[in-house]
Amino acid sequence: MNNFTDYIDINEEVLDGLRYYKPIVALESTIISHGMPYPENIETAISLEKIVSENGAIPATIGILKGRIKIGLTREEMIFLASSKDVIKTSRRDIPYLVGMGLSGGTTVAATMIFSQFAGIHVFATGGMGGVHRGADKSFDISADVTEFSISNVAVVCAGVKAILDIGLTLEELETLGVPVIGYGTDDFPAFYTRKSGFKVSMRVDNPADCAKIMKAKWDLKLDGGVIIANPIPEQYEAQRDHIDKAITLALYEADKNGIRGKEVTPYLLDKVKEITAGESLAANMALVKNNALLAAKIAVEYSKLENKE
Ligand code: PSU
Ligand code: MN
Repeated sequence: MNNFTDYIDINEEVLDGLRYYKPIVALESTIISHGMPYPENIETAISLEKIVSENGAIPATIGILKGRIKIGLTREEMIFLASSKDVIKTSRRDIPYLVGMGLSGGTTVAATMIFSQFAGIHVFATGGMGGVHRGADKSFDISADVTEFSISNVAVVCAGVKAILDIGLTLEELETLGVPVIGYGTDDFPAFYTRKSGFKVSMRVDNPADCAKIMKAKWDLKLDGGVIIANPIPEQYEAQRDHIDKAITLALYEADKNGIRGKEVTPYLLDKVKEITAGESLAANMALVKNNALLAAKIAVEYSKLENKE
């Protein structure tokens, strides 16, 4: 009988980390292939790994290369995902197709959570997660990221969700699925480009050690599923709210006019917002992901202390 290890390559450093319960931080790759333009995407991906290493954890950027699931991409593989046009945005649904057909893909938050769980990595950093789209009552467009948070045992550090989504409905759905949403140093759920969305989080935590304690309690109690650690963008990088709001309104209008559907919706909206804000949103995006990688490394360090105590 075959099992999932037949499909996965884990790099040496990560393998060593897993063996000795060292702190490890997973990083996603749809943000490289579809979330940011070249060369900012590869520059950001490389600096995220550096930030994680400098803060005491092992980075593991995850993706699919020619059908092989890679936990810890090499620099060459990261460059390939950043620059090739044939890389497929891969969420839970798409994994069997890519693996079966030997194709390459950037993994979304959902797919990266799945592979982190396979490998035994508990902390993952990204920019923004997917959520319930505006108009979901008609389109039924709810990211598979949301459901994944009720399945895979991984804590994801993100800067909240973008206002391209319906933030209120996203939080309602996460509550239904039993997903803890922790506001890191904030009572207000962040809206990616801005520190506040106007929606409250149900719990606020002010240090990495407390995040680790909550994660451990959840999984010790066999309450399967992820934890969201919502980390607001640093003040100095916050985008101007009226610029972002205007860009989002225009982007949603164009997406609708052009009949954009399914998995194309999120990349389309991200790209339009970037175009309309003339790069203001990209600068904010790069800054907040780095801030998330830093916090994720600190949480991974604290979580590994708890694991090593057992
Ligand atoms: N939101 C962002 N940047 C991103 C994404 C979302 O601000 O790069 C990517 C992530 O990989 C996320 C995916 O998991 O889009 C969600 O896509 P969808 O809505 O199609 O599930
Ligand atoms: Mn969708």
